[in-house]
Amino acid sequence: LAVERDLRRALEGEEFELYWQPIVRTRDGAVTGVEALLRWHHPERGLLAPGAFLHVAEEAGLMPVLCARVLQEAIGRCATWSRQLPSPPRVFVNLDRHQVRNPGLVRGIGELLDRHGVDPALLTLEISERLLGEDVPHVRSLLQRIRGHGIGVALDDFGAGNTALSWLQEFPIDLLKLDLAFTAALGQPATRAIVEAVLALAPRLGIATLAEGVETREQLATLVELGCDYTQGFLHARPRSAEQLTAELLRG
Ligand code: G
Ligand code: G
Ligand code: MN
Ligand code: NA
Repeated sequence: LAVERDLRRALEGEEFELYWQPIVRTRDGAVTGVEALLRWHHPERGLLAPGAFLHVAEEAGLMPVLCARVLQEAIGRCATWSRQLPSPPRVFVNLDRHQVRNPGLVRGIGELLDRHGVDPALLTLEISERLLGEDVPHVRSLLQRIRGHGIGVALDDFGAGNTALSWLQEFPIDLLKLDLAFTAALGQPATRAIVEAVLALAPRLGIATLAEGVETREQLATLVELGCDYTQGFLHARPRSAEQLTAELLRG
């Protein structure tokens, strides 16, 4: 497969880059976090988003290498920002299915944080709702160990699939990321009612809330009115390079 051959070459070179999307605190509009989103500078096809290559990497068995790279680069960047910025943003990293199954994951992350001298509280790991139901006892203990290191846990894509409300009490979760489909359909009364209920419920369980995919002022206004703690989306910023983001954060 051509893509697979290209992927192997890319992993040997410098073709992968983390882009970063700001997470904005509703209360004061401050950028308090940034989500790492992988990009591939393909020599012929240009800049590729994960949808174009993650499934190939998965089939080719390249996800362990790729995800290890992502964690290394993200934690290294976290260290750089901690030195450069008076209040560095929290760094959010997406976990993949194979990482969730890897018994050495938490120890490896702990070692990376130690080596770079990074405060674990600056790192939040995102786990997609899709991965929660696969092995509840295992995932619960994994998330507990992550929390035990002082690292944050975010539940990603919440409400997108076969969501169970009981998960909010079964798993240790710091932040709930409402799936972008809810934001897109906020104009519909039924969707708004569901979002309103979730945003009222989460804080009672000690869980902060974030809405993904915020693209319009109307969506933001509704989310502010309903008490959503954080928002993320093209209205604030598209994912951008670390250089660009750093310049923006330094400007304040
Ligand atoms: O950036 P984009 O919107 O194209 O991301 C598409 C999907 O790829 C999202 O579901 C996102 O969580 C996933 N993704 C992006 N970067 C990474 C990464 O570094 N690791 C993993 N496991 N998934 C990622
Ligand atoms: O699955 P996860 O939530 O990690 O994926 C985030 C994805 O959402 C990324 O691919 C990112 O590019 C995309 N994204 C971020 N902001 C917006 C937005 O405002 N609108 C849309 N449609 N997608 C967004
Ligand atoms: Mn995510
Ligand atoms: Na998501």
